[in-house]
Amino acid sequence: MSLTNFAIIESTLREGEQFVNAFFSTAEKIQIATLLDAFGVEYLELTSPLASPESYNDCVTIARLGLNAKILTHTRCNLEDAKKAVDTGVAGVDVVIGTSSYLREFSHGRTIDQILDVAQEVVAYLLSQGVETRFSTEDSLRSDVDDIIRVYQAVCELGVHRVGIADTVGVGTPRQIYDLVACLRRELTCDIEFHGHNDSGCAIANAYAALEAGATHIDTSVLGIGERNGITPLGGLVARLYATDPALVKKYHLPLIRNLDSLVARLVQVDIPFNNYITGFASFTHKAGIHAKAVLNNPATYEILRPEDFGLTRYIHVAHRLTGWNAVKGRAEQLGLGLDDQQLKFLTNEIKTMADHGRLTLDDVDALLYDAANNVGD
Ligand code: HCA
Ligand code: CU
Repeated sequence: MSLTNFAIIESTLREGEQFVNAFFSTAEKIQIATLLDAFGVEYLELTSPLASPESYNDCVTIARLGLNAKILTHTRCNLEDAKKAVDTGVAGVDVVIGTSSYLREFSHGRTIDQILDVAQEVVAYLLSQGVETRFSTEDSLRSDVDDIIRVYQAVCELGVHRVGIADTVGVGTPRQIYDLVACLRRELTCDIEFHGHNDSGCAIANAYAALEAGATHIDTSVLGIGERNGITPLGGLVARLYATDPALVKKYHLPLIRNLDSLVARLVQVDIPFNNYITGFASFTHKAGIHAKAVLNNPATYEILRPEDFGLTRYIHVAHRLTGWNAVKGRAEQLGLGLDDQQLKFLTNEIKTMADHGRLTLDDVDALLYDAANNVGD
């Protein structure tokens, strides 16, 4: 398995630009690229230079920024596109062609033999230009495995750096992805990339399964933005890997996830979902009294992610009827109020009774605690 040795191909500036709300100016692309580079992703994938004149210029500009991350662009698998991609000065080119019967019939109309020919032609050209080369099949999960292995073997023999599988429609399950990657791992000597859409909620689990089976590169985007509901989110993949072992992601600057999620959410005009991995507003909030008590004693009881490792803090919610006196005590201590256990237990019952009659705020609880503290000795 390659959990301990993998690279992220960050595609916010390619797949992410295909999100319905995305429009990134050149300055915004530079801002995103620079922040992703500071976070430490190994690759940045940019929109095809064929897409528009500005897309071409943006490839040139970002390739010249001198970032640590390798700059890739992404094109269809034909010689004309590949040449234009090389002209931009990027370090690598990701080419893709549809191999499922759906795409062969309704998109480009080519047979597998024709795909084989064009794949070899384009890969040979790119390698001759000295750029890192990836060949991928779109809709790999609904393609015939023997077909794709035949094409991958041909480009591997030419020396392609990576082949990619793409779950373009988000149909794959972790077990399917594991089996497919494991099969390719046995057949091929080159690196293997996984690109997974999230239509049925498996994008993170599928990326993880791909790594377990020997994939070496995973595509992500910030907040998972992309076509339809997007792909594997960067923060979610990092959370998944960290939950297995924080050492797996120690090469990245984790506190920047919050900056990345906030920046991209603002630029594409969405809120960060409340239940987002790491950065959702509820991600490190504890509520029920039993949870709060244990977390106050030892956060590991109910936290697999340590908020401080991501530059964040936990929050114990006290103003509700599920609260417990340990949580109320914790709040009193935060406020510097010296209330004894008996008082705190009494106040906890007061809070519960008040909360039975309507929504409480933290201010309501604080007022009660201050009142009790001020009345001491009266
Ligand atoms: C696309 C399709 C793609 C390509 C993935 C890849 C997909 O071009 O928009 O290059 O590996 O999901 O199949 O994003
Ligand atoms: Cu995609």
